[in-house]
Amino acid sequence: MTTIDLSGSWQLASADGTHRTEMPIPGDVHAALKVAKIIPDPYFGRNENDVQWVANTDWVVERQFTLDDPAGSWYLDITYLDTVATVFVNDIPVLQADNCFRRYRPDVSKALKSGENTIRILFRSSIAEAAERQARQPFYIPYSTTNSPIPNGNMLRKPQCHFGWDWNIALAPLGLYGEIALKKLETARIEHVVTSQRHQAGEVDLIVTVTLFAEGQGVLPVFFSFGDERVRLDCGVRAGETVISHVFHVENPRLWWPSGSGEQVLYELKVGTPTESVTRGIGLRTVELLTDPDEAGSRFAFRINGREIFCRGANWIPADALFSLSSPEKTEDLLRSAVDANMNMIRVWGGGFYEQDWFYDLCDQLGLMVWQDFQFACNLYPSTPDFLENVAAEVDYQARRLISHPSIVLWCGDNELVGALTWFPESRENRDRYLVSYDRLNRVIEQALDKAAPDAIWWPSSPASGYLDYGDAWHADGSGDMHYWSVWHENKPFDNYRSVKPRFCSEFGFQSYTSLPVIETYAAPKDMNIASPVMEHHQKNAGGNERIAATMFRNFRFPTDFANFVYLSQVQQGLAIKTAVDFWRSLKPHTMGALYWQLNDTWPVASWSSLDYGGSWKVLHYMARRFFQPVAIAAIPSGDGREIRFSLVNDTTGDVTITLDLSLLTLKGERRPLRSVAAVCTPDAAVTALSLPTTDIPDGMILAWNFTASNGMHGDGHHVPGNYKALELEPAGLELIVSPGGDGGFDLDIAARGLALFVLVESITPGRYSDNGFDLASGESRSIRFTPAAPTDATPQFRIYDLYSCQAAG
Ligand code: BMA
Repeated sequence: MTTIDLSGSWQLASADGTHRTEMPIPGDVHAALKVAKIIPDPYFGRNENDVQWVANTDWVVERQFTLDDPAGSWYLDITYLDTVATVFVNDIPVLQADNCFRRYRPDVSKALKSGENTIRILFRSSIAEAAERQARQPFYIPYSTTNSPIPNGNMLRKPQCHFGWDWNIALAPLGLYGEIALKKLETARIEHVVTSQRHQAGEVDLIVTVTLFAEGQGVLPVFFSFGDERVRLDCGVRAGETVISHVFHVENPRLWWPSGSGEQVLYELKVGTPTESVTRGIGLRTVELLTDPDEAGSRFAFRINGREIFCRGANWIPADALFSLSSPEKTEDLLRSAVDANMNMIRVWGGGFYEQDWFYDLCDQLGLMVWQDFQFACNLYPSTPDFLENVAAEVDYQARRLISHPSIVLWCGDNELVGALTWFPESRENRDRYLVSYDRLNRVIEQALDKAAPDAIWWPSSPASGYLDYGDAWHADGSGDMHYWSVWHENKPFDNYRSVKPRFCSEFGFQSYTSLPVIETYAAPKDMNIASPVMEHHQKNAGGNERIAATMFRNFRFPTDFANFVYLSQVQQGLAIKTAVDFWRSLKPHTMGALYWQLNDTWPVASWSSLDYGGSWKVLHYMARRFFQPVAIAAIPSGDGREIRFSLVNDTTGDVTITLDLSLLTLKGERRPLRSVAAVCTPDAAVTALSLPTTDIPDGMILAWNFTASNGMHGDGHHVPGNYKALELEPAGLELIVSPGGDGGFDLDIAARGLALFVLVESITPGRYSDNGFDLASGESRSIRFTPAAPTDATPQFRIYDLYSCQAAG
């Protein structure tokens, strides 16, 4: 195909000409201004306040390109244009865009000339445009002011978290994050390649449907290849769209499985014309969402290739608040961290993006199932015909673009729009109006999805108790998916997680501070206090710091200093989420999924994430690897506090036998063997390995255990009867010996002379530890490996934390 790639360096200017610099495209305006030193780093200190003018301004980007022969039919191919923008070619307007989630392919033939051409994009301020659109609504459409300090984001089809969120910086960024190219239409172009699968015993039909777009009549060969098979179809086209399809028959298919359940086999599908080709990695698999009624209500379980799979994972938010600061490598690192922590699902949450193709390719390769929200979150939305038409086009494009990815197992209408009906005075006073308006939007999404991808599994909203159910899925646990926020947002104790039995908990979270090395990137030494204005600025959930602190004082003694406050907040976060996951996994198959809020951060901030901005693991992420292990042991206290139930969960396909060794730990760190038991768990089940009366744990001691399973998995943990702050802990006597290992890594040997709980090693040098956040008894040691993110000659400096030293008296 004759293509002129227009990515690269463009000239950026404010519409009034005051500011001028270069801007790479794909890229965003804020990052370009930062590089040019026109604005300070928005992530540092409280600079967010000083850069607000950027989003209140209209911006222009422009570049030149040369075209020798403009004859024929030419179009621009544009994706991720953010958002309200007019594109001019040689001063002739060729596109008026207003949806970041659509692909635009305007015909520009008449605007081109031979020789030098100029393309210009005028970005309208989202803030100004959104205010005008709100004023034009037939009635006011409320948006979440607690999440979004920048108003009226609900008017625009762009990531909703761009207007601020309870973890995001509010910048209302603008730019172009995808492709921009000039392409010549020769006979026909490929508009969409959509696949569907029909599985029968031992065979699969893969139906490939190709939509071609032509300006006029013609004939062109279309090549299909799948595995070893190649086919050529000579295809007649007419003006507009022509649809052709071909069916590949696969005998003895090798199936695609989620991570931990089998291989991620991907067959290569190619569809080509003489001028272009489209490649897709096809995973052959079946997906069902089971919602059968039962005694508790109705199930919510995924069945992949006939096997019910417990979904272990977290919620994904955009990789960065500013596109230019993200990269495929950084995102891959985050997704790999998810899999490395034994996750098999992420939820692409509805306040961000439909991610780029390579993102889902990675999920396919890694075996990370994707719960894909349509991009609507926590607001109410217009239901005017123009808005709905825009949404229908968006859904059509996104569904056709993404449906072939085996990783995507669910398409969900939105995030929390049903709950949002109760958040605003307008919708409380006139629920009928706003509910009908909601249903109009939701139905357009459902119908457009069904038309584009009839096999897609649809779920109306997250959370939802069921189809056409507009009840309170934050508290009702009998049916559907649940967002359980009572511990964080309603200030309940961690035990409260055991008061509900969700069928599938798609959100629950607890905040911590981002790790000290990350705080040091945005705060000066004088700001290292959780009540400093800078630290408060990097906390976007009103009352968040108070919640962290208040919870800490319920559970722990006051930390010695700021660094230990940060550390202890992460231990606390890990314990909260572990309490929930341990219990809900033990309820399998009643509960069939636990996706905590949230995997990653968009900038350096206190949040619910388990990965720091930059990708380092917080304590929670190390804990998640243990509590999400396919074979895991959890100690679950009974409601009356009389016994500890050891739950054994097995998410694998084989029987496992485990040996569980219980011991008592004195506060001096002496380990006294208590009991050993063997237990068996059948595939895909949860059983009770042992129940221990709490009277077996003498005062002043804690219960510890470790286990090994017949499949090689192993783990350990402890249980404190009562409260950590009541423990009269004694010095842990930790010693750390660092030696350079092979492969650029470092071996860390950690030994304890007393009881060391939640031992954490940290360094200013970014990197990954083979283990962290573990316990040691007196005389015990553990060797771990530190792998720096980037090669380093110098031995990094390490700091070591443990529970005793973080809260010592004095
Ligand atoms: C949820 C999410 C987000 C939010 C989070 C924490 O319910 O859907 O809107 O960031 O809670 O409050």
